[in-house]
Amino acid sequence: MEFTKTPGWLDWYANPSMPRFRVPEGSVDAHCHVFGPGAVFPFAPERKYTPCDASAAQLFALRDRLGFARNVVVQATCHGADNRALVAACVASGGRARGVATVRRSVADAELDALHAAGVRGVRFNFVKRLVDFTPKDELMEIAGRIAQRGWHVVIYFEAVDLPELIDFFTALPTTVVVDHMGRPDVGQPVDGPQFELFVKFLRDHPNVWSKVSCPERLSLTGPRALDGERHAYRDVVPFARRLVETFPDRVLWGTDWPHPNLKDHMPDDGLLVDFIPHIAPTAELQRKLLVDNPMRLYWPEEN
Ligand code: 0GY
Repeated sequence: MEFTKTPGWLDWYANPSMPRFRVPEGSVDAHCHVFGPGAVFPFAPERKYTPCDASAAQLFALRDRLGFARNVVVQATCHGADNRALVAACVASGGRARGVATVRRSVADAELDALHAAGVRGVRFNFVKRLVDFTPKDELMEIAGRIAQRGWHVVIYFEAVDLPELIDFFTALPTTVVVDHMGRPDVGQPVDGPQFELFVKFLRDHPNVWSKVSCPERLSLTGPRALDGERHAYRDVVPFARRLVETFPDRVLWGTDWPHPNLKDHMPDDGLLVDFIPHIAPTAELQRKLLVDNPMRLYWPEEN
């Protein structure tokens, strides 16, 4: 099937620079996606955007170039609850990728079994209104109860302004809960202002809640400018991510977010994104927890 990209779509960066920061051996890119290819794995009719293709082979090439060992592939909304592209990527990785799927209430136990066999270890609940239509909370809670029995976790994606109304639902989830992109704070507000304090309190009060300290390129107001030739982009996001890494060193994950859906003003250089890591995790121990120990504990517990 032929698909036409959403007008203004930015394609992923074909030749990212080599990062200066060398990630520790065994590092996991714990948030990335595959898109299609649309001719093989069609995009879902209910999607809100149509991306460029971004195949598993292209993802694995990026993994190798940046020095990562493994990936966690998160189901993108353009594929709805059709997890075939995700499953194919996990299978093709030879055990070096795990998956986070999207499922509906109607999903059969046998399908959950098949997803588990392929490497899926979580489901994603998305509350970002431009990406998905509303799913009733009782449906999500029912799914959470079923996947909890398998030892899976829930990944949640929402905007910071929506946390106050969603927090009761989140704290009632019976699994480990992983928040995408720090709950998308407004980094124009102070790192110790009320909005981010609520997010920090959410993690402090609930030891089952983790956060991805990813996507500075989505959150930054200052942008990718590297000052004085230094490879230090997205500086305004650093205090937010660093606060989480230093306060909750055992509950943070990092990912590239390749192929970076829905960016409007620029496409990040994935090499620069890797060079962001030592600014938010300044010691070797914090880097190892962020990139190796934490994702391994969550996604490959059998290897710990
Ligand atoms: C991300 C962010 C976005 C998109 C999706 O599944 C998706 O379509 O997650 C976004 O547009 O903010 O994490 O990839």
